[in-house]
Amino acid sequence: MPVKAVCVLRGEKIKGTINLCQEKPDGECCITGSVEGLSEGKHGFHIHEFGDYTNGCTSAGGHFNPFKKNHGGPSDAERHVGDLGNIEADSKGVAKVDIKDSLVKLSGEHSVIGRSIVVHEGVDDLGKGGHEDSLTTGHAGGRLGCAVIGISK
Ligand SMILES: [Cu+2]
Ligand SMILES: [Zn+2]
Repeated sequence: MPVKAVCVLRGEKIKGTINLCQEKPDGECCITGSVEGLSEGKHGFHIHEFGDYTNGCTSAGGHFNPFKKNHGGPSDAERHVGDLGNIEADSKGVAKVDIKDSLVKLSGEHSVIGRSIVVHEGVDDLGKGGHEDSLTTGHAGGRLGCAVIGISK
């Protein structure tokens, strides 16, 4: 059964709507939409563990990582389920999102429904930057916006 979800991002500076869909339980998840209000260039884009904003985006926790892996890029074998890499904003500050991912699921034990999408200030180095936090966060810096992934029609 196809599942659809939506994530409506509203940060201090950014806003965006991301739609997610999954046609089959073992199929890829589509993640599409756009984010505006960004500085030009790449910004880390992840699914974080919690849909909790008690203390703002910090409460969303770390990257969703049910298999206890190191941080990586979306095409790496060693990656968090939540590692979607970077989105890239153009000179108008708009980033188009068009991702197909085989680890992100909208159903089953490791569903991302109820978790968060977080957009970062900086670039995700995909675990290869050699910084202290490259293998946990991709050294992507502060959180510009976060929103829960909710079931949609
Ligand atoms: Cu993140
Ligand atoms: Zn990660």
